[in-house]
Amino acid sequence: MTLGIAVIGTGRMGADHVRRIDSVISGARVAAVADLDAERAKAVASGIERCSAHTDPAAAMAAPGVGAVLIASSGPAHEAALLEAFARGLPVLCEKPLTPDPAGALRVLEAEQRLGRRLVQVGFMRRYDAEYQELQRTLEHGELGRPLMLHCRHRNAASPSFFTTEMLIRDSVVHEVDATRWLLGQEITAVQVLRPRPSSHAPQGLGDPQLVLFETSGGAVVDVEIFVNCGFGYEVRCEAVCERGTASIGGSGGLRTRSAGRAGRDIPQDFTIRFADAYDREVQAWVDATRQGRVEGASTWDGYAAAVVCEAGVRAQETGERVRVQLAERPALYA
Ligand code: ISE
Repeated sequence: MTLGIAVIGTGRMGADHVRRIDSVISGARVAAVADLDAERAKAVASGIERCSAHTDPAAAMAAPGVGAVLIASSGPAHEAALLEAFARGLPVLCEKPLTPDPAGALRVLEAEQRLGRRLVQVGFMRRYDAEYQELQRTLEHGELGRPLMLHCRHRNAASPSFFTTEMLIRDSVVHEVDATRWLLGQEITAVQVLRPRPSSHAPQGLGDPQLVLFETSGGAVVDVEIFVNCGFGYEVRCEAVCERGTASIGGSGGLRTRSAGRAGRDIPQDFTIRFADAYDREVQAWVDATRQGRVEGASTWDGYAAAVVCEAGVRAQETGERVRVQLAERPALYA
C-alpha cells in the first residue's frame, strides 16, 4: 500500500521533500502538510492530489490516510511534533537536528524508550551519499588500517541572514559530528574550537570561519574547517588518514570543462544540489523500511549524541577551552 505522509514544515527543506515524495521517489504520497504560515501550506498542498493543508502539526498527522510523518519544521519545533507522532504510533523521519538542545533530545529519547520500539530516523543525509558510503565501507573493512585522523572541510557560499555564530556548530558542524561517529563507529569525547579573525565577507558579528577539533573514544582526532561565507560555492570534503594510507571524498567529481585557457568544473552552490541524490536515497530508504515495518538509519540516540556534542562545541566556542562530552548511558533499544 502507498504510504501516506504528513510533512510538517513547508519551508525550504519541507517543500523540497514534498516535491521529492510527489515526483521522485516511489511507494509514498504526500497526504497532508502543516505550516504555521497557512498560505504557504495551502500553496504547497494545492499542486498535490488528495493532500490537505493545516497550520497545526497534530491536525496534519490526524488527516485521512496518514501513516508516517516527515518533520522539516525549524529545530525548536521538533520535540513537540515528535511527541505527537509517538502518541499516534507514527514512524518519523526527522530532519536534523533532532532537537537543538540536549535536554530536549533526552526527553525524546526517554519517550521513545517508553514506547519500547524505535519510531524515529534522524535525517543525517550524508549517510546516504554514495561517496560517504564508500568511505564508510573502506574504513569498516579495514584495508587502510586504523583511522588516525579525519580532515574535514565544510564550506557554504553564503549564510542566511538569521545565521548566528552558535549555528556554525549546531546547524552546520552537526553534520561532521554525525559523520565522524558513523564513519569511525566511535563517540566524540572532547571538542575544541579555534577562531581566526573573521573573514571581512562574513556578516557583522558572525565568527566565520572556525576550526573545530574533536577527540574520539578510539583515540582519533578530527579537524573541521567550517566556513559558511566562503563565497565560491558549496563544498564538503573529508580525508581519512589511516595507518596504511588515506582515503578522501568531495571535490573530485562532476563535469570538467576546458575553455578560454582554463580547465575547471562547476561547483554546486548549495546543499540541496550537492546532496540531492543523498536526500532522494534517504527518503526512498525510509519509505521502503517504513512500509516493511522497519526503522533504520540514524537513530534518536544518534540525534541525542549529536546534540550533546554540539552543546560542548558551543561552550568551546564561547570559552576557548577544551570541553569534554558527557553522554548518558546508551539504552539497550539503541544497542
Ligand atoms: C544547513 O542547515 C545544512 O544542513 C547544510 O547541509 C549545511 O551545509 C549548512 O551549513 C546548514 O546551514
